[in-house]
Amino acid sequence: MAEEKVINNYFYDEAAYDYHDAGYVPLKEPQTPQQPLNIPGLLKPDKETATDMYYTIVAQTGEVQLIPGKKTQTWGYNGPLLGKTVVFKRGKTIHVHLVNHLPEVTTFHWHGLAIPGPIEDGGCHAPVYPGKSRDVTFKINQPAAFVWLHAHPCPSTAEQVWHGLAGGAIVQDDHEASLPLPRNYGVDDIPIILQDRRFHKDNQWDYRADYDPDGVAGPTPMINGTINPYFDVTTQKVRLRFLDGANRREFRLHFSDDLEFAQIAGDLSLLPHPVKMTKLLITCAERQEIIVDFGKYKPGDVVTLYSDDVPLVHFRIHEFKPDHTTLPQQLFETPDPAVDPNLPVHHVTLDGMDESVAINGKKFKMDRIDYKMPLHKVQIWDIENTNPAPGMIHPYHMHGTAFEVISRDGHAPYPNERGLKDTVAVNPGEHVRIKVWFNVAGVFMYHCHIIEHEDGGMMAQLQVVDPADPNKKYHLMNHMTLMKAFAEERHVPMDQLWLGGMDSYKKMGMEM
Ligand SMILES: [Cu+2]
Repeated sequence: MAEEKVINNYFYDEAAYDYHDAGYVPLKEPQTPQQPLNIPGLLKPDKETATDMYYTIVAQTGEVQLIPGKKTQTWGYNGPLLGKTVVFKRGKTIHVHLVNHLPEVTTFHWHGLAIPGPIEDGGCHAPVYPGKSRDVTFKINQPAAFVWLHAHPCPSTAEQVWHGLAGGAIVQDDHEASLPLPRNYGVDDIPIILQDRRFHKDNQWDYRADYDPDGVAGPTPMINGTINPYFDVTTQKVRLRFLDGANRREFRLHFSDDLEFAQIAGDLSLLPHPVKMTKLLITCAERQEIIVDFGKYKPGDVVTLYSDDVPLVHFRIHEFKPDHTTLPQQLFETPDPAVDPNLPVHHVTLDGMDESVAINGKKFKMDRIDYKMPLHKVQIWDIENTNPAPGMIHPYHMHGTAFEVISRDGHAPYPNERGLKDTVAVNPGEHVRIKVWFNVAGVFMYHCHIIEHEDGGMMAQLQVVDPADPNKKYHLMNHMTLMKAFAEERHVPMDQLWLGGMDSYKKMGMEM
């Protein structure tokens, strides 16, 4: 049965919202003029055949007029800031030529794609050095979803994402295409990448000045790389694909007039049924897709999307044709494979705050495998946030797969997390149980997606073992190799190198 109740709360522990033991940076309404919302262009394939798609992705520096005055120095993919939206068609083989035109080493991580690791996945083991390139090939075999690309060079992922290395990607499949949902990209199907920044002298960002081991945040909302945006609504229904691309911030989304909307998708699939709501919390790296019906408004009206009481996007209503379509009540059948009776529950603890963050009591080590799991086997993982209340909400992410949330402290999951996910927010003190299985082999990271926690060591990695090739060896990098590259590229001796995550290891007296 469809969920008919309208959700009007955010579900999570309110005391943990934006919790920070030292200082939380609240959002502030920008005082700069409104500007049209930037809609990232669709990345043109270099070539497309019936079976294959070819793309080139270039990481580059640039500058953008974000607010009046000096332009801001930024990084982006195929453009000065963020990225163009990449389209992946299910069933096709994708060839990506990854090029690094930045002054320092980076990696290209496909957050949400179930593709082999560690190289195709693009985590920290797949560096692309300045002036160099790397070619990866992978097959798309997963349901329609909004995924993303971001840099992942440990321990400097957070700083590179802060510079702007994040972009959206849409996985398309026949099932989603058969449903009457808005999908006219840029008109009624809009990515909304939620971030925040602090502007320093001459309108520049200064990651080190803003550094906080519990996550860097700024007071100014930045949406698709736009400060104080408006969007011209020309259709009655609009699909918004939210991505929380902030390093640390949760966004508590709602509209003016408590306008009701329907969530149709989470991270990696449509939801089984649309969920009606007036409030939606999104934590770092999550995606939530909603359909907003502007039917009760008339041209000239403005509907505002807020996080708490701070406006994020102003939707300016224009003339539109009446739309009498109704949302399908059946959207997706979430796969529910049987758990392997021989695999005991695997426990993961998200520990500590500030510099002391760890997983299962250990900080991440790039050349250590923390766990092994057989390919295609299904196992329950119990993810525990060991921070006492109020503590922080940790958004727990796994590379290389989709999982299913099955319980929260023994209770049913929230109604809007019943599809496939790759990131799940865990309240302080809470145990979230998820069903995990991998359809591709390799080495994959799992971590908190407060990116400074990840860089600081709240990360581990598993090897998914293919029984057909149980002794396969993976070449794993180590932190020191990457750190030496950063030192060389920044022209500083090792003892003067500063990367955010290094502090967390040093202060805990740990080697990287
Ligand atoms: Cu965390």
